[in-house]
Amino acid sequence: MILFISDLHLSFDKPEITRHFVHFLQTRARQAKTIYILGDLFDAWVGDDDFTAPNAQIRRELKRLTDSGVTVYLQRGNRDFLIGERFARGTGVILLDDYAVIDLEGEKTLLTHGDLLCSDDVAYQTFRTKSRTLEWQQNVLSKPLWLRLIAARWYRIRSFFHKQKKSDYVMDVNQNTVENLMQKYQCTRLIHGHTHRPARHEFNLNGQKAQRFVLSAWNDEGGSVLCFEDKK
Ligand SMILES: [Mn+2]
Repeated sequence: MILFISDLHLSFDKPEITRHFVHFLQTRARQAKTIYILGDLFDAWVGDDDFTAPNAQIRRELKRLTDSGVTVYLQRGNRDFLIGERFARGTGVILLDDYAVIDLEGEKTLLTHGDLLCSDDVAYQTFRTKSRTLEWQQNVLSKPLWLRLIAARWYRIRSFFHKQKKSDYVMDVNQNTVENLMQKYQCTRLIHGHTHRPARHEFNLNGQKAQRFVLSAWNDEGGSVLCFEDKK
């Protein structure tokens, strides 16, 4: 079994989601061969030196899962893009680049968090480019942990109000961007999260059938998991 999840947005203020995720890691995840976490596992990530709740527990549970033999891949999202090598070493998860191509049931499949597909949100893409530079990240990570935690809290509040102002159209993926990327990576299937608009879109890509799976966000009631049977 190959499982895909994203957008859990784990945080101190949402203990129910943490509970659902820990339960998942201890039960269903154990039956899987591979798990892909496609970004925004955490609602904010201010650096691998942050072990405040629920981070320490999540790290411990991920480590137990990878130790049990399950392979876990992780893509960073727009909220937790500062996850780094120390986190990976401590949990045994394997970090993936922003775009990853895998063979899924014999079909080349492109994996990405999804924020890069929202190319109509120009303001966000400008911030994204800046915040992925070594200089920006070193500057942020050089600040004391308490300051980064306060800044993250403020950023989350600000982002909540920004989202209210942006139109639905701007917040969704751009179909041209989707098709260009799928052609570039020669994939007929795309799996992503980020938009919190779970769906399975089918369309035509240069005369071929193409699919785009959008994963759903987790909430207090639980989370959904996209599952593929491993035929090998
Ligand atoms: Mn996201």
